[in-house]
Amino acid sequence: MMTKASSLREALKLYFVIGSVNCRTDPVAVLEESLKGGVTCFQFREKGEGALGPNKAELAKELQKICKRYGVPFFVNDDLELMETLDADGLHIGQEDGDIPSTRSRIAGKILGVSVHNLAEAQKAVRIGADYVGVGPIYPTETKKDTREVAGTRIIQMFRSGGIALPMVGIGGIQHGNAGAVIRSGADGIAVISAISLSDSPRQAAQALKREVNGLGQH
Ligand code: TZP
Ligand code: MG
Repeated sequence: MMTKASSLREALKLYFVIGSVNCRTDPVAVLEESLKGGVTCFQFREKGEGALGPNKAELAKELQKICKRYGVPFFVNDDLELMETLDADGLHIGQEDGDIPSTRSRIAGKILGVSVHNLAEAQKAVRIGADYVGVGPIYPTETKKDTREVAGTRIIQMFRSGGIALPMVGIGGIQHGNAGAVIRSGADGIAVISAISLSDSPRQAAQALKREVNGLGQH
């Protein structure tokens, strides 16, 4: 199990998030292509208009199988039961997704990621023992309709200077060309949906993002 913060930081570098509604083609193929392009961890987030109901578990299982094949952690968004059923590597929850401390104790031994939007939420995530935090939207996004205000990369700098040392990813509107700035602001990684899922080539999109995250791309 990957629990050490250092290996988690590595795994968070290029974090791909999708559900069926985020893909124009078969999500299974999209995920596999993205992994070939260098995605380092994955979150199944079956949300929004047209999302699958209870039979989403079938798709989740398929996607988990591929992640296992590539040795990449598989996380579930906001569905503790599904996470437990699949024995996934972890769970990602938002501020509205139930009582965070009790979720933490229920999934001891698994990775817990928490979405945070201000320093108080980030400090609370640290206190309750979250393994990483996700912060956003960093840039404007079309993918999620009910987001908080666009925060800019400044929020990452503000968290770091405010003492938040936890593994951290930025999310929201991140794409080739603006990903490097997220890392240079202090994030360990970027979490993306559409930059990969809606690309004509998820593999090439992931490759380009990976280069940029590693400081080799556009600045
Ligand atoms: N949380 C904040 S923004 C966002 C989520 C899930 C959507 C990110 O999608 P995209 O396509 O990478 O902007
Ligand atoms: Mg949620």
